[in-house]
Amino acid sequence: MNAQWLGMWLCLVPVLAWAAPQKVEVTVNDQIRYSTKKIEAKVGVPLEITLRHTGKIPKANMSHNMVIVKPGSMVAMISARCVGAKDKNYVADDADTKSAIVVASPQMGPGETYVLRFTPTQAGEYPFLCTYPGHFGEMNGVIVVK
Ligand SMILES: [Cu+2]
Repeated sequence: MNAQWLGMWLCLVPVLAWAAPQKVEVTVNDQIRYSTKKIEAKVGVPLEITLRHTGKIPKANMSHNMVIVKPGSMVAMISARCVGAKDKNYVADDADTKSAIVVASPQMGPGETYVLRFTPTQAGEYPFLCTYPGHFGEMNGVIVVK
């Protein structure tokens, strides 16, 4: 391979490795549910989820978040641990929970927006949930990565 070819390849590599992010918006409000329960994504394509709280109930009385966990995680157990972590914004930080969480938003009140970003590295179903006490039963869903 001569220098000219090598130079061409070095220019191409970053272009091939870069993929435009897939943008998804999920809203939450005073109903205890996400606007969607299923998000489809692709391995290697950055996923950008904008979580928007459009409700009115003050944050002191109720809030929402989104915690995305790895495929195969024990979601009910993670929910239970997080519900007990009031002083940590309802996101437990024990070793098991930390290793299961891919990305988590803070607890959000009315008018707040947060962008969660991650690039799935493996195919599978990534569960997501709200860890505010009592919300997991309704506020859960899955990111299907192919
Ligand atoms: Cu919630």
